[in-house]
Amino acid sequence: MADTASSTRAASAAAIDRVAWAVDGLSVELPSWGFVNTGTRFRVFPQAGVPRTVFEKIDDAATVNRYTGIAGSVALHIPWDRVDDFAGLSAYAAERGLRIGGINSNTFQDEDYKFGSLCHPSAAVRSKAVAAIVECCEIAARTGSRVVKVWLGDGTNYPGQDDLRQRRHRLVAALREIYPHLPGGVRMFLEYKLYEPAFYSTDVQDWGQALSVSRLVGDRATVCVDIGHHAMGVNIEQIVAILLAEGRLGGFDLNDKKYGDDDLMVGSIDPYQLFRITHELVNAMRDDGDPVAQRCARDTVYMIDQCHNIEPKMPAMIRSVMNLQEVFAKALLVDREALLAAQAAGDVLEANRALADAFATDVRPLLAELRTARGLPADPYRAYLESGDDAAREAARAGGSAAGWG
Ligand code: PSV
Ligand code: MN
Repeated sequence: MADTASSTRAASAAAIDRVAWAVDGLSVELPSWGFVNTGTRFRVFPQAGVPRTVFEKIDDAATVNRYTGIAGSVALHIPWDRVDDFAGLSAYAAERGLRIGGINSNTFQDEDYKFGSLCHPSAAVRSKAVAAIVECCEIAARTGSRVVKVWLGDGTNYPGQDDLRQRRHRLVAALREIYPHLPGGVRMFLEYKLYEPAFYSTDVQDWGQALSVSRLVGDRATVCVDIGHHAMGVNIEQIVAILLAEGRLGGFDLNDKKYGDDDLMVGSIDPYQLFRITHELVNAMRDDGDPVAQRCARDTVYMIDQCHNIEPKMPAMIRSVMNLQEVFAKALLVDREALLAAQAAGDVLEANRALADAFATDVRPLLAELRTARGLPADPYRAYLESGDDAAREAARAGGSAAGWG
């Protein structure tokens, strides 16, 4: 009996060691725009307590970090988060334990961009869009950010509306013009999306397009995978594996979807898909035989890109960070030696079981123990709900105008 108890304790200590990276190594980036009022094109349901300024967005991100301990950076979206003094903004974030993460460019909300930005038929509009993204490069320098992220709303709505091949040439030329403005060491992420706002063709519509363009632009141009930006049934983990093999995976925009780009909480619809994606990342991080993929996986940025339209934003963000952490913990539990041995032996069922067993493990007690040992709440979500911080946030922000997507 005593033997069984001690071997159970040893197994649990070993499991805790294996998942520790999810608490000590994983770093999740929060989007400044994840705390503001958002909705669909049909209705925005405003919430009490949402930030009114970029400083209050950073305060919210800092709160999420205080509860979870792994959300140490906040991404900005320009012009939504434009301030006069970006170095000052970066210092404000640092005082609250945060770093400024990716600078997200916005070339989709200006009247001039009706027919596109970098791919627009007019050279004048293309130059304006190039200047907007060059400004993001400058902001990256001033804030110490390591990433400039480019997502384009560019595309066409009707066959014949524009020349698809010329649009591609314009895209490559414009990105080549921007690239030399990246500060040293800063990477460019090119984010693809299947459709929306364009409904017939999208200029950067899939990972193949993003990868091939990145190659034409430069070594520090990489691909950003937004989980919601794929057609139904697409094997996203395989895309991730290929991008890792190519050394061109930059980062993720994390969310989940049921149908289109629904921007639901990461891991809320298909946690098994998220697990399969994180497995590819953990597998690459552990693969000493593939240094390109290993380095790429270690440098990958995990940013949340969600809208909380009907759910309270702060607990939703905390839950999202925890969802990702839990799925990573499961991926860390995969018995890699057993998996490789089963794969080498052609043992399909055992190979699959190595993944299925890890996914089926309840990692919540392990994570609770690790968090407690680090002075964090065992359950950050519950701790936030019971803290009174949400009521204080609401009370402090009565009056003024709440921020939104603008
Ligand atoms: C586009 O749908 C997108 O995912 C891009 O990342 C934008 O920058 C972001 O949404 C805005 O929320
Ligand atoms: Mn995105």
